[in-house]
Amino acid sequence: MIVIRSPDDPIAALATPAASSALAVIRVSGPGSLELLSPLVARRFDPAAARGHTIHRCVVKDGDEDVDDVLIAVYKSPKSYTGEDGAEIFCHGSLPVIQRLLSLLARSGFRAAGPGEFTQRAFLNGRMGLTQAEAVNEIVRAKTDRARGLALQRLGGAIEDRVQKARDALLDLRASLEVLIDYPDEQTDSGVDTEKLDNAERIVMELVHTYPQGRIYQEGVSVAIAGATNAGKSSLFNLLLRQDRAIVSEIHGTTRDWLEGTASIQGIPVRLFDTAGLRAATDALEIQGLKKTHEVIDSADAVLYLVDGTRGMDAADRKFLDGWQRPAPLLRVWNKSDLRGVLPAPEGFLTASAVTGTGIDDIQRALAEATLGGAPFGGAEPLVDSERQRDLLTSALASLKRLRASLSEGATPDLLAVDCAEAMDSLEEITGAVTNAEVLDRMFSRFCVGK
Ligand SMILES: Nc1nc2c(ncn2[C@@H]2O[C@H](COP(=O)(O)OP(=O)(O)O)[C@@H](O)[C@H]2O)c(=O)[nH]1
Ligand SMILES: [Mg+2]
Repeated sequence: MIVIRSPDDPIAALATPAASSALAVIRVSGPGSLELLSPLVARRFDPAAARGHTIHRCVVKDGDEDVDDVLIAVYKSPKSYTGEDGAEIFCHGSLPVIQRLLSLLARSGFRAAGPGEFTQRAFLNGRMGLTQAEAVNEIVRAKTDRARGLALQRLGGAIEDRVQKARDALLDLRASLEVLIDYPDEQTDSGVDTEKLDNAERIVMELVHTYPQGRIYQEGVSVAIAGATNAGKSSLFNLLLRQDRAIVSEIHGTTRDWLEGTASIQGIPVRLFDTAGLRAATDALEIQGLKKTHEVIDSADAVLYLVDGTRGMDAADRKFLDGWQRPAPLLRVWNKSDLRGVLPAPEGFLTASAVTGTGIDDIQRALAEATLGGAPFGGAEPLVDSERQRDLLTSALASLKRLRASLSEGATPDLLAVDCAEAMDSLEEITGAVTNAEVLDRMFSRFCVGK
């Protein structure tokens, strides 16, 4: 479906989930939106005449009938989220109230807003840069506290600032190239300021390198817990989930299927899978479960392989561990370290007890490092989470590399200026100084409706 967006017609959308709750918020925006609200509220209050940033209690009316007793927050252009006149209606959060209000707004001349349309308008009206607009969606979708913090940092403009710095360095560089183009006679050996190029390249390179981690904090990873029956997989699963989800029992083969749960591990959203114990099964049900288990293990981003440390490794454990071919990290855990009969852990194993919790922090840290592909970046650095930004950073970097190569080959200033301009274009596209309507529509269509 092609959505044609006129940038300034009055729009309305529910900004909270369409489910019964204490309150719901309906948002409207666009020139004339306050005038459209005026006939819908009881006389004493006229939204069109109200001052911006004021809240009013009133009854919304559909003809003579009262619909709901609400609060309306009035915003006036340009001091609003979208930069337009608009309002937020705080109503009671029942579906009949929400549906009645939305249909009333539709009949009154509001168009139902598309996904991300409020934020798209905020960007088009200069209320925020493009990396901040993307961060709005990222903070809404954050699954862990760490992901929230990272998105908030981007919302505050951390990426925008860095990209701007790189772009400014290139602007200076380009200005000096222009001088060389215009006044070739004044050319000196130190005509091109390579320090500016170094600066820009360093900033862009650092940002590109944060992307894999940024992605993982936002999107998360899947982790399968594998091992022989009775190794303690279900116990570890419950411990990491901090809830009693899986049945724990000394009876071998208790977990016949696989279970899934979500946990935050060192701030990474993790989809955790408990699986059936790997053993030679005889009954049909267990064989089915084992087939599933292998599928889960084969598609996991990382695997925790548990061995009961009081029993030690058997041939099946060795076969699994030695036969591991996938690029996904495999962590070995020597479990039941709390028991007296525990054997010394072989090289490369983390020792832990899924009953007392000893060693669990080490498992979580090791898992985070393995999935992040290294130590987590420090808190001060913004992490890129947008594929769009990553692609543009990569192409800026390619232009800068070409520029550096041309420079060392002694290319003429006009050729150097072309690479410099290309790198600047990519950086300006990141912040939204240069935009493309199709890219914008695609980007905002991934937002929630009402945001
Ligand atoms: N003492 C001790 N017992 C454990 C530990 N982990 C699991 N168990 C016990 O070992 C048995 C099998 O555990 P379970 O989690 O069901 O293993 P699974 O078959 O691999 O899922 C249960 O009786 C658990 O209480 C541990 O670290 N220490
Ligand atoms: Mg189990």
